[in-house]
Amino acid sequence: MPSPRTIAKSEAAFARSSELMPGGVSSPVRAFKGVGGTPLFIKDAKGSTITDIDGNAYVDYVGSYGPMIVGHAHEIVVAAITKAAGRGTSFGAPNEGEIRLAELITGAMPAVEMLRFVCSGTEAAMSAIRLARAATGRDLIVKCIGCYHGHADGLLVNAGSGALTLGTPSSPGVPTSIASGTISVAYNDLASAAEAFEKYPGQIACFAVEPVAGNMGLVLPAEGYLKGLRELCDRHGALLLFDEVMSGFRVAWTGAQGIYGVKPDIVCLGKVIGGGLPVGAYGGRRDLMEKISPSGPVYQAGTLSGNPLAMAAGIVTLELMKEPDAYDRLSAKSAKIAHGLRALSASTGVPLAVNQIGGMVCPFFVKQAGQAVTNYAEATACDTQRYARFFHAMLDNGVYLPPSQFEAWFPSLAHDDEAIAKTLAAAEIALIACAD
Ligand code: KE4
Repeated sequence: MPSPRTIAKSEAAFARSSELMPGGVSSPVRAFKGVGGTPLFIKDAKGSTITDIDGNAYVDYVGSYGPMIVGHAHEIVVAAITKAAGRGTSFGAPNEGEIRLAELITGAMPAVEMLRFVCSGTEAAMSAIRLARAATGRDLIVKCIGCYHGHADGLLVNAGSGALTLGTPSSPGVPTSIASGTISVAYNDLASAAEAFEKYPGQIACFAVEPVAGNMGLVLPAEGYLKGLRELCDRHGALLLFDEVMSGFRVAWTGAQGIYGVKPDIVCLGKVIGGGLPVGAYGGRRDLMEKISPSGPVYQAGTLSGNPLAMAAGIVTLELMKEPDAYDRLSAKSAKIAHGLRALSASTGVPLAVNQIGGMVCPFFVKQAGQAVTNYAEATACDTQRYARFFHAMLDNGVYLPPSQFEAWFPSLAHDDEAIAKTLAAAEIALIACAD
C-alpha cells in the first residue's frame, strides 16, 4: 500500500482559491462535487503523468477533458508554442497558422468544406446554432438529453415537462423565452426525434447531437441512429449539427462522422484541435459557412480567434495524430484498459459496463452484472456513490480519473504499457475497496 498521500498544499490552495473564484475553480467539474473531497492543484505534467503541488504523481486520465491526446508537455508541442511565442502572442490579424490548421481539419473531415476558428467549444456551438437558424429561417433547435454543447443560454435547457415540450431553463439567468426555443429528446431514440419534427413541422432549424456522446459518460450511437437523424433532417428541411468538440480527432482522424459514415451539415470542434490551448471551430458546407460575417450577414467575431500560439499547438498535435498508426496505437491502449477493467469486474464481482471507442473509455458502475449503458436513463441509473469511492481509491493508488461518473477517460499516446499496468493494478485494489 503506498504511503498515505498528503494534500495539505492543495487544501490550503483550495481554501484561498475559494475566496477568489466561485467554488474555487475555473470550471465546475474540477471542484470534485461529483466525488467529494478536495480538488488537487496541479503543479506540472509530462507524458501520461500529472503531479500535484504536494508532489503526488498520478497516471492522468482527465487529459484536460480531451485535448492532451499526444501526452502532456510533448516536446514538439512545447517547441512549437515557444517558437510561436517568440514571434508575438497575438496579432488581431490573419496568420498562416490558421491556413495550415484549417487545411488539416478540412482534409480530415469532408463535411467541413470551410470553417471559422473560435476560442472554445461553447463559442463553436453557439455560433453554429446561430448559423443554422439564419440559414433555415427557423427558430427551434433540437438537442438530446444528456448531450452537452457548452453553456450558451439556449443550450442550458431541461427537457420540457413532458417529452418534446419546449424547453425550460436548466440554469438561473437563462430566460424562458430563450430556453423555449430548444426541444430536448432522448439520445439513441429515433422515434422521439421523429416526433419532434412531426410536432413542430417546418420550425426546426437543426438537430444538434454528439455523434459519440461523452457528457453522460461515454455512450455510443445505436446502430442506424445517426443515419436515421440524417434522413429525418433531410426529410424535414433541417440541418444536422454534429458536435465533435470531444469526439473530433479523439475517436478517429475522421471523427465520429467518419467512423459511422454520416455527413453532417455543420460540425463543431474543440479540445484536440488546440493541443491544450484555447481553440474551437465550427465548419461545414461551404454554402452555409459563407453566410458568416464578413462574407455573409451572420455575425460572429473574436479577439483571440485564430491565435498564433493556439494554431501552432493545434497544428503539431494534429500532425502527430496524422501519422499512419497513431489512432491504431491510441485505440489499442484504450481497448487494453477497457478489457482490463472488464476482467477486473468479473474477478472482483463489482458490476461494470465498460464503453470504449478510439481514445475514449468509460466504466459505468451499473447495479447488475451484464447491464449495458446505451442511453441517458441507463447512464444516470449508475451507482455514483460507488464511483466516488472508486475514484478516491484510485487517487490513493496513483491514478487521476475524471471526478464524475458522467465523464469519459482520455488516454493519450503517452500512456505506455507501464502506465496501463499501474492503472489496472490500482483498479483491482480500488474495485475490491468499493465492492461492499
Ligand atoms: P468548452 O466551451 O468547454 O471548450 O466546450 C464545450 C463543449 C461542447 N461540446 C462538447 C461535446 C463538450 O464535451 C464540451 C465540453 N466538455 C466538457 C467535458 N464534459 C469540458 C470540461 C469542463 O466543462 O470543464
